[in-house]
Amino acid sequence: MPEQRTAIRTCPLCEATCGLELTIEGRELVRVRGDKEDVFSHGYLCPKGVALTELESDPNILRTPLVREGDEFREATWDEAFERVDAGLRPILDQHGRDAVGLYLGNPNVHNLAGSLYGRVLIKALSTKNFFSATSVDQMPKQLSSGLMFGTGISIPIPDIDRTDYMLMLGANPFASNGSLFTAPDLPGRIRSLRRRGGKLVVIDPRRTQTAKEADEHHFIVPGTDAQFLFGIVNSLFANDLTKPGALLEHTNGIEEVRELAKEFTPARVAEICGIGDDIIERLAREIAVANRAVVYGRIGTCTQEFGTIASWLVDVINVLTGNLDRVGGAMFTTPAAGGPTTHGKPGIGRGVKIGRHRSRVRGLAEVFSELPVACLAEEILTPGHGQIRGFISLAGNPVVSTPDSERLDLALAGLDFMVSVDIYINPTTRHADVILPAESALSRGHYDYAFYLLSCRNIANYSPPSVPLADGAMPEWEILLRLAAIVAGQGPHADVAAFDEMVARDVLQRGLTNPSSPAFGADADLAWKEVADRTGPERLIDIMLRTGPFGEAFGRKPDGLSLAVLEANPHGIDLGPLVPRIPEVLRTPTGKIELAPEPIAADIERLRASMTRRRNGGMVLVGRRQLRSNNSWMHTLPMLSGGTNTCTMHIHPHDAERFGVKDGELASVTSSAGSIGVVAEITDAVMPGVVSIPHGWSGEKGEISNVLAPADLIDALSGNAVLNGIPVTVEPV
Ligand SMILES: Nc1nc2c(c(=O)[nH]1)N[C@H]1C(S)=C(S)[C@@H](COP(=O)(O)OP(=O)(O)OC[C@H]3O[C@@H](n4cnc5c(=O)[nH]c(N)nc54)[C@H](O)[C@@H]3O)O[C@H]1N2
Ligand SMILES: Nc1nc2c(c(=O)[nH]1)N[C@H]1C(S)=C(S)[C@@H](COP(=O)(O)OP(=O)(O)OC[C@H]3O[C@@H](n4cnc5c(=O)[nH]c(N)nc54)[C@H](O)[C@@H]3O)O[C@H]1N2
Ligand code: SF4
Ligand SMILES: [Mo]
Repeated sequence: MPEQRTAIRTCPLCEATCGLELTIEGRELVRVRGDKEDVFSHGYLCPKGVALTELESDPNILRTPLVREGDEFREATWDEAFERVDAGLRPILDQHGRDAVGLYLGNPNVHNLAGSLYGRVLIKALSTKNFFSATSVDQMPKQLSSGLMFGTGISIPIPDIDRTDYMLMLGANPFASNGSLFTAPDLPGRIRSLRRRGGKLVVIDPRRTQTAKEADEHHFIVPGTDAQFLFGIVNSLFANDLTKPGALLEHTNGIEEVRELAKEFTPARVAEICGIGDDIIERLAREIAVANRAVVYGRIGTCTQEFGTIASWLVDVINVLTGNLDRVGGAMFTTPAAGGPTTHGKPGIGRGVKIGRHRSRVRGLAEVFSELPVACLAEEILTPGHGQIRGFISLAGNPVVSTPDSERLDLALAGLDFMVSVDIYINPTTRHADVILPAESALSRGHYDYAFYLLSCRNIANYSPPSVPLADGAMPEWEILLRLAAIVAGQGPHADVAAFDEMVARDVLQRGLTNPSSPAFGADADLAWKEVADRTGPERLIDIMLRTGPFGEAFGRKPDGLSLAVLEANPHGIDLGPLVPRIPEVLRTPTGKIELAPEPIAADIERLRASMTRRRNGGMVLVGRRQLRSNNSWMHTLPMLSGGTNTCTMHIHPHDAERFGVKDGELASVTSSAGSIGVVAEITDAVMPGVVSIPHGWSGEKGEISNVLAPADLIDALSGNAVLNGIPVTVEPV
């Protein structure tokens, strides 16, 4: 029997960043418990964290590069695999230009330092206009509204959950998801303590979710009408003289414009559209306004819908108008220890955000933060002409399952000249690849939640070293990404990774030392380099970012400040305290003010106005849902997570089931303008009449791909984000 040992690390599976205590025997992970000493999660963990043992030992996980041989894959050496990639991508780039190679980044990239820090090296090396990511089936509307209001795509206000008295939550179900754009381990516990201390939670969701059941109040909302509902609240705040931006007033432009824009959206008018009574809308407006500390929070249900950007914007409009933005117990900005867009450049002013600097070739959709809406990926592959995508790279993504019009994208990927995927499974997307490059086990890499400490409800810094050594024959994902970057940059399949990595690190250091917001601004570059030269890869980059970040040791200037060494000495993390007010310093708009009525959003209200006369006439719409023991399109196959309540069924209200003759436990057919799937019906009054709900992420034997039903032309016109909630469908028994 090999000896057992314990390793402490942060869970890489969701945004909650829980601390884990792993029991390891040799290389084998035998048990996972919550790390009670973790400064942020205090021992909390969910079933997915426990299932890491099964993930680690899953025989289906890829450990060796695969190359295509006809219709089959066969194992290959790393050298052969990279040579195949070079031979596949070079001719496309040489003959058809950079835009002929498309790139898609999936969700796990933000849970992994390789993806977060080296993904951008590959993006830059490729410089294709055809860059896509899971962002445009997720939070793009929130990033866009935040960018337009506060100056950067990551200037996203986070609920100060531990100190608030009142929370209005729309389109989120943290009892299943554990929170999103809102890093707060044990969010269920934090919500319960809000209520224990006398606070109130109100949930707005077309389904009576677990979160809704734990709330003081829940209201069904017609899918896709949050913008109208929230406008009703704004209207009511103005009409009843309840606006009190207080100290924000001198930092805010556009309050009067918002008053004008909100005028026609009276509670009485929007009530008919969203299905929530005007008396309730008026009361909620008053409650938020008079609460000592209140916060409005919207998540994926408010983003992946027709008016996603307007709804996301209105969430923060209410936070500003009621004086709750940037206030303790309200919606606050994180101060990220490793730095980020809100700690770069001159404090309090910036370039702001522009969109549409280029457009998609076929449909002319606008670029947002340099990416194109993934809803147009299939047509960019299928439509011939100059700039057509012929080669494709997918990094930790499964767009066939997670993005609109799955059948068409499946067809499109099948016709590519060449495709390479970096992934750990063969799945509906990577099965089309010519080469699959497997990432190493998450346990054999260092971990720092660079992305999620930008969105965290406390300021936290926590680094986990690798818990097990790299397996024989494995390659760290950051090296894989650098080798791909070298290939697309024309350096061939055998580039000198160490030299490339040094170049990347020197560049990150340079950015840190020339950042006027950094305590290390102007420090000597040669001396600074000596301090970090011994490290390599993501560890070196994070070390530089911590040292030059707002709490950094700034290369000797602040001896008590942070560096990677300090985090290595504190395996349970360092709590840098609750969020602190940051306005005006946090702003990066050209005016140095909060833009409460940004021009692109004000212009988009016309579209919302036009929708007000639409009537539904008894039609059905589809929404999604997440289950606690799920993780987007992967991990379904693990025994601990499948079965029980975690099944792919269609929730339908008893009235609708009767109306359409659909029987509980029997197959029903659901059809939209994009396609049709068969799914087992589950009759429940937890979903509102007129709405059916099918979880996303399923494929194969255990469930159907729900995005077969998502039409590629249904997008939030402003952000290009896919509409995945509120899709018109018909339902019938099979
Ligand atoms: N209808 C509907 N569709 C949705 C949603 C919805 O609510 N409803 N939600 C959307 C949202 S929020 C998201 S984020 C997207 C997710 O969409 P994607 O990011 O496209 O899909 P994931 O299921 O997260 O796929 C992750 C892939 O990464 C692989 N992977 C896991 N770990 C690693 C690793 O360490 N390295 C590498 N290289 N690969 C790894 C997995 O095998 C899997 O293939 O789906 C979106 N789609
Ligand atoms: N267990 C588990 N956890 C996860 C994931 C997972 O797949 N499984 N995925 C992770 C990812 S990538 C993300 S982005 C987060 C998402 O985190 P959350 O946003 O909390 O995700 P959901 O649980 O899908 O909750 C969305 C809710 O929006 C509701 N909804 C749908 N349409 C509308 C609408 O028009 N208006 C309103 N107000 N509500 C609507 C749905 O009924 C659903 O309850 O979860 C993360 N955590
Ligand atoms: S809540 Fe998220 S971070 Fe915490 S154990 Fe579960 S999957 Fe991991
Ligand atoms: Mo997501």
